[in-house]
Amino acid sequence: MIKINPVEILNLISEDGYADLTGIISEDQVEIINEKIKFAMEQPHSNGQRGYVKQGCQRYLADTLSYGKEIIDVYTNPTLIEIAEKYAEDLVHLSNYRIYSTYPSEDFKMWWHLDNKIDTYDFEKKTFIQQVVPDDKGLIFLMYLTDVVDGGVQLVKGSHKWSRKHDQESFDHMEDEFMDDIVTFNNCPKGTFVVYDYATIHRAKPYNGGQVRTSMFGQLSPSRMPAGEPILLNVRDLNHLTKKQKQVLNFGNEPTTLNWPIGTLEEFLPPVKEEVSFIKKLRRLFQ
Ligand SMILES: O=C(O)CCC(=O)C(=O)O
Ligand SMILES: [Fe+2]
Repeated sequence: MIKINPVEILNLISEDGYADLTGIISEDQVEIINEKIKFAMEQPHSNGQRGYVKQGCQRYLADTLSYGKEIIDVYTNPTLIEIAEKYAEDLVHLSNYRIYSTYPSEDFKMWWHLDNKIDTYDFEKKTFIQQVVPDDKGLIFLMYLTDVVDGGVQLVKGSHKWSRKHDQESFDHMEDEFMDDIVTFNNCPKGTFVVYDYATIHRAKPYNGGQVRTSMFGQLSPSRMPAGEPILLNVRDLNHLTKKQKQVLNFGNEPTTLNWPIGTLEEFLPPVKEEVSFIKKLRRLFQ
């Protein structure tokens, strides 16, 4: 475990928009987490089958926080929370969280964006609605659970100082202007832990070959902002939580959106090729 100086980290985040906290979570804890999620990351979530929900080229572990106390302990790490509360100048809670695997892809790419926004699920339209809030100030952390060669997180250094002036979520059209300030976390070992002001423009670097990247993501928002996603825990862990952990995990508060993503039935449909041969067989039967 490394010694972290919260004041130093706060200065770095204020200046650059991000800081490297690698070492805050031990290698052993990363291994335990990987072991606990291993089987679920290989099968779609359905009824009692514990697994992932698919979205584009990513697999999101359903009910992420229910897999082990070690996962809760990352999201509520005391040093991380201390830094987040000082930075947000408020108490913080976990508003968004996920463990997900990103697959190399020709078809899907994440756009440059920021996350100082309110997400709400519209039950009638069955869609997430986003509202950018310039005053929303908090932190996101991203920890790699696999070694990452390509497809790492990219941040635009210092952009938290000017992004709030633009009332928009997507920044792809301005890429030429901030090209020289892009910092990429490629070629980083598992356990790499990056924390950033979520008004810092960022994305996952698009890549179309190489290894799958599994990451753990958490957004810590000031208590003046809405609660965020539902937090579903395993009763096994409830008696072992401190008062501070319960605060961060939003005990007693109504969620204000749903867990993202919702997913589709796509995973359960036969691949197109099989479907075609199946229909051919049917045709032959009836000819
Ligand atoms: O996976 C990444 O590198 C970034 C993820 C992200 O920006 C998000 O989920 O909002
Ligand atoms: Fe993001």
